Amino acid sequence: MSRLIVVSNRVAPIQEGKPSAGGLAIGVLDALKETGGVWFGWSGEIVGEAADPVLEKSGNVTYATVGLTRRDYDQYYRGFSNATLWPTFHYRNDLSRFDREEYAGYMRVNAGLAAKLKTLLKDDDIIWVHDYHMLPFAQELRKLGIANPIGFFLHIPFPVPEMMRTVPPYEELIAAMCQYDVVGFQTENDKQSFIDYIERTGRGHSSDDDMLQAFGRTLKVGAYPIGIYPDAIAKAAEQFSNRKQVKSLRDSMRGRKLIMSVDRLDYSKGLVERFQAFERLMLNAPGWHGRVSLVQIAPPTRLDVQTYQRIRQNLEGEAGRINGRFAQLDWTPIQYLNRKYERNLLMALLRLSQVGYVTPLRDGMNLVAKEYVASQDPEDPGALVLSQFAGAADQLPGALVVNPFDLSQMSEALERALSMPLAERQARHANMMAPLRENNLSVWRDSFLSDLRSVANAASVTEKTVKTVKQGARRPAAKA
Ligand code: GDG
Repeated sequence: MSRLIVVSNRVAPIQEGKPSAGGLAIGVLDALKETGGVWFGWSGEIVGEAADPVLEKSGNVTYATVGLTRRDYDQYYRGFSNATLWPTFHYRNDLSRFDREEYAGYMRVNAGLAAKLKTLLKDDDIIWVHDYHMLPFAQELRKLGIANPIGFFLHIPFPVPEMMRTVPPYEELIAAMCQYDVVGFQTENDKQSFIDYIERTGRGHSSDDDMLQAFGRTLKVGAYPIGIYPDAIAKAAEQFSNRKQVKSLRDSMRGRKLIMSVDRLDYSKGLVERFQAFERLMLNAPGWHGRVSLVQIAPPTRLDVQTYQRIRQNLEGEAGRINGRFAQLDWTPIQYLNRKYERNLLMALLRLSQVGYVTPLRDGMNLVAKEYVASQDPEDPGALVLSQFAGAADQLPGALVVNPFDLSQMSEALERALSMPLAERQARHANMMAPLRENNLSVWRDSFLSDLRSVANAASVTEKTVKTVKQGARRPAAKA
C-alpha cells in the first residue's frame, strides 16, 4: 500500500502512551503506522530564518517539522488563518479583518511548505492535508509538478456562499481547494455550502455521487464526521475517577449538582451566552440557588490574537458579575478555570457532572460533546445540553438540542437536564453511545482514506489506459 503523508499546521507533539495525546492525534498516527509515512508541518517554533525540515523517525513514521519566521507566523498563522478565516468560517465576519499583506504571507507560507514537502515525497505517496491554514496547499504542490492524490479535510465549518464572499480572495481560495482530489467536511451542511458556492457562481456542477467538476478539475466532496474512541474514553474516565483532584471536586460539591463545560477559550464556543443562560436559570428558578454550580474549564489559546484577549476579559467580567449577584458564603455559582488539564483527568471530571453543557455558536464538530457522552457511567449518566450549531448535533440524538442565541431556551434545557429522571437519562445515553461506537475515529479516518485511495486507483487506471491508447496509436496499422 502507498505511504501516507499527513500535513497539518501543527505536528502533534506526540509522546506515545502519554495520556495527554489527544484522540485526533492518536487516530492520525494509527493510520500513519499502518502504511508508514510522514507527518509534516510546523514545529510550533518561531525561528530566525527558514530552514530545511527537521526529521525525527519513530518506527515507520517520520515527523518532519519546520519552524516559522516571526513574519510568517504573524501573517500566515496569527493573521490570515486566525484573524480572517477562523472568524468568518465561524460566521463571525464582524470579528474578521482582511489585510492584503497577511494574505500574501498565507500564500507564501503555503508555497514554502509545499516546496519543503516536495523533497520528501515519493511517486506513489498519498497526501492528506488538514484544515483552514492549508486551503491552497495542493495548488502549490501542483505548481511544483506533484501529481499524487491529495485529500483535504476541513475541521471547522464551511460557510454559506454569502458569508464566504466576505473574504476578499474567496474565488482564489475556492479555486485552490479544487486542486485537491477529495475535499472532506464535518457535516452534510458544510459540504452543501461548498457545492452551493460552485454551482451558484457557475464555476462547475456536482453529480449524485458527490463528484464535482469545477475549475477544470474533477474532485470528490464528502461529509466525514469526525469521531472519538468512546470505549477507551469510558475506561479512562472510570479509572481516573479516584484521582485526588476528582475526589476533591466531588467533596467540595457536598451533594450539589454539577454542570460542566470544557472548551478552548474561543468566541465561537459561546461562553458568554452560556454564562448568561445559567444566570437566567438562577433568576427564573431560585430553588436551584446553592444546589448547582457551573464549572467552566477554558484553557487559553491564541492569546496573541487581539479578539482572544477581549473574550478573556469579557468572560472574566461576566463570571464575576454573576457570582457577585448570586454567590453565598458557602456557594460559588460559576467556577471559571482558565487552565489546561490532563486529558484523562478531564474525562473523569466530565463523568462526575450531572449535566454536560456544550453550546458553541458555531462548531465544525465539537469533540467535547462526544467525550461527555462517552465518559458517563451508563448506570447513572449525565444529560447533555448541546447547541444545534455544533456538527455533533446531527449525531447525538439523545441530547437536549438548543439554540445558543436563545438564552431562555438554554436555561429551560438546563433545568430539564438537572431534573431528568434516571430512566430517561439512561435511554438517552444508550441512544448516543450506539452511533458514537458505529462512527468512531477509525471510521472517520478509514472512510476518508478509502475515498482518497479510490481516487488514486481511478487515476492510475486512467493513466494506464491513456498510455495503452497512445501506444496503440503509435503501432503501425495492420495490413488489410
Ligand atoms: C477543531 C474544530 C472539531 C479541551 N480542554 C482541554 C483539552 N481539551 C480537548 C477536548 C477535545 C479538544 O481539546 C477540543 O476539541 P473540539 O472539537 O471541542 O474543538 P476545537 O479545538 O475547536 O477543534 C472542532 C475538531 O477540530 C476536530 O475535528 O470537532 O469543531 O473547531 O478533545 O477534550 N484537552 C486537555 N486538557 C484541557 O484542558 N488535555
